[in-house]
Amino acid sequence: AYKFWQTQPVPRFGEEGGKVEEGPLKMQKVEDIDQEPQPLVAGFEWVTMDLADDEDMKEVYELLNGHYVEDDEAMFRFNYIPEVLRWAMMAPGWQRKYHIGVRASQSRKLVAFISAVPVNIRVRDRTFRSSEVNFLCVHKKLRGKRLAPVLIKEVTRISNLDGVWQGLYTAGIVLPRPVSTCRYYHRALNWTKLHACGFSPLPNGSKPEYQVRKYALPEATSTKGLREMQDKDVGAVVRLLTRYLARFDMAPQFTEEEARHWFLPKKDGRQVIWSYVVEDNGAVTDFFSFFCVESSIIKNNEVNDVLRVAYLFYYATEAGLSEPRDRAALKTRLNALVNDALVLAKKARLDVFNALSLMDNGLFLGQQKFGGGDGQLHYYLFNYRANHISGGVDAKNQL
Ligand code: YNC
Ligand code: MG
Repeated sequence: AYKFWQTQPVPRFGEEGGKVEEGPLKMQKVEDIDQEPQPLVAGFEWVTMDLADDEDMKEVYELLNGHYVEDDEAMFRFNYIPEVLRWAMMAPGWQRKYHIGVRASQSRKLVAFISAVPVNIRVRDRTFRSSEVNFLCVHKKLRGKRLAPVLIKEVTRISNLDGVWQGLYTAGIVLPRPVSTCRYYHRALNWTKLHACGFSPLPNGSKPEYQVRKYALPEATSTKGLREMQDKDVGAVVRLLTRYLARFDMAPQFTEEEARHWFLPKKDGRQVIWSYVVEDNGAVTDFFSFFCVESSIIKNNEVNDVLRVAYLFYYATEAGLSEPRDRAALKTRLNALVNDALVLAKKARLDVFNALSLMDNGLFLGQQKFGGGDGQLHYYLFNYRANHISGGVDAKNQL
């Protein structure tokens, strides 16, 4: 098992029971890295995609739309629209050479893809630059032919030539070896639609109108001073978020430029990211954000509709930073903020709100009527040995 992964600098299962010294697993020098990619099997060639070009973007979009991640029952498949792909893959520090494709030489068809953006990641008290790898995808007709390891080695090679030796990635499948594991939680916004497409079953003994009532939300938000985040808030948001994220064992470190990219709502094209702050006497005391990724409804879809899915993104609140720590105050505040996030997501006509069992989410998931889903999300570090990070599914004290 794990014929490829056992050759890579990742921790193995069964190693290391106790606490280990954290840090890189393998040290290399840029001059020892291959200048050329591994050759592909005959009939295929490497390309870099130009996501600023509409034609190339359309090809990446269509590959992912047809072949990217599905749920276990193949009911839904992610539909990353170009606006989301630009947001995710053209973040500060992006370079075209990290948008790696494979084409069939004859037909010129794009048949596989992998990408990375740089991220500074802190694990406990050490921060390092890494490649955040995403959108690994192989056309359904080319599955099981060991193309994925070739793509992974290529994004590793490109990173290494830039002096980046660590990687960060998530996957629904188990690989050697997760640094943390989270569960997905879902909160219905439009229960009727979720039920019609098979996402939300009708619980035994319930009736549709009970479910609709259960998930009803107020028309307006309730937090005083809540407003959409603006460019002028970027500095304050970064300072607040940095202090808040210091509570957790693993987190990205945002520059102002990165925060502007990841959080500021853009109104040209379809909206991807929604961010709000609470301003109190000129100070930003709270912040939350969510983004939208559509899922195509593969089954039960007479009307050719998509699910518009909100994902809770980063948040921060002064309520979590008071000394002494006041968990009850944090819980109250987070529930108010997340309830407002639900109201705003519903206003934006999103159908369901997802969150993971991480950060302080255990303080509001139950009260805000999120239900545990089937999906898990495993977090991985490449070429970095780290002790397991709880706060995910194993944080029983929170959930
Ligand atoms: C996966 N998701 O275990 P072993 S997530 C990593 N992440 O290797 P083949 C994966 N490895 O077990 P197929 C993986 N899925 O023999 C499979 N693998 O050691 C491993 N699905 O390769 C697998 N997108 O080509 C096995 O498999 C080997 O043809 C088998 O292709 C796999 O983006 C895949 O779920 C996933 O498109 C491309 O099934 C294909 O099946 C597909 O025979 C639907 O591959 C879409 C999908 C994955 C979403 C994601 C994150 C990817 C992270 C990759 C690892 C990055 C490492 C860090 C590099 C930078 C380092 C620096 C510096
Ligand atoms: Mg393959």
